[in-house]
Amino acid sequence: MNPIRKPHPDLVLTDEVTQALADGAPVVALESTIISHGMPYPQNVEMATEVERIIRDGGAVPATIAVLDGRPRIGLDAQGLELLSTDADVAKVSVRDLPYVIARGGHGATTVAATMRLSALAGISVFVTGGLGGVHRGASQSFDVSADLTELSLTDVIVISAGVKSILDIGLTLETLETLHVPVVAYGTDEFPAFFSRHSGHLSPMRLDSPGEVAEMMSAKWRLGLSGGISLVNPIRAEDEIPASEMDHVIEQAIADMYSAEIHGKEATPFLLGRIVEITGGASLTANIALVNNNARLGAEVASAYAALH
Ligand code: PSU
Ligand code: MN
Repeated sequence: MNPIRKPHPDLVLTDEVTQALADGAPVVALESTIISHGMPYPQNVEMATEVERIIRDGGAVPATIAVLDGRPRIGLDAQGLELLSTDADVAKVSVRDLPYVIARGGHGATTVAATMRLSALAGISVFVTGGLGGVHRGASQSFDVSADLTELSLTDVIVISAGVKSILDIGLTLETLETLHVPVVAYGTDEFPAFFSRHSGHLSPMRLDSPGEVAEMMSAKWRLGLSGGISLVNPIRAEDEIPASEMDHVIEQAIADMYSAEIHGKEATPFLLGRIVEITGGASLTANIALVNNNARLGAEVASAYAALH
């Protein structure tokens, strides 16, 4: 399948992204919920700026995605990143929320799911983030399963993450991805990584070891019309990781606090992410930023390898 598609006319692209897509040059999409609802200020805007720089250094064009004043934006300037990082009126926007925020002219920070959909509408095939949403612990009672998984089953974009945090039920998340036809590929390891740590105790269903192999798999999937995404999971570097044994009690505390505060629905993930930063005194934030940067380096390589195939 030729990745050069015309962006949907309702999207607002930066000139740089428009040009790169027209040329078939590598473009990497980035989400914005991680900026507005995943990290505190000012580390959020610093992370968002740094990640774009890493993607440029890797020879690709970054496209941070959000909704500003009701317009879906593919690529943002420094002012847009600052607004997303500071404005309390930025809604967390998954796919179901897109029509609402657009019709009302609001600002929205897009989740993995909404960013995937807008990427695909723009013609971008590679998307870098920190962590995926998934099946929450206790989901048999709460039914809390992220729409990120639904979107991975529908939309032809590869999502590069550091796996999922154990705020989720990692085993149930992997089972659900299997049911949804979503290939889960660990990069350079046999094990599915657990975000802050390289180890989750769960094997990854698939493994690849080079950007070229990843690009071949993307082509193979979409040439056959096997629609839907790919979850490429890239373990945090050993020097940046926090061992799972250290994070376990932190996560249990954060989940207990969530129940006491009666937080649920779309507030659950942002609450847990914020509590983990508080409980670890910022150590989790340092690891989070390191793993996003690591994913950005890989994302630029994968986008370049995929562009070279066409
Ligand atoms: N996991 C993280 N950091 C994040 C998120 C998840 O470690 O910032 C964000 C992503 O935007 C993801 C969203 O798409 O949370 C999932 O939210 P929910 O669980 O409400 O679907
Ligand atoms: Mn949820």
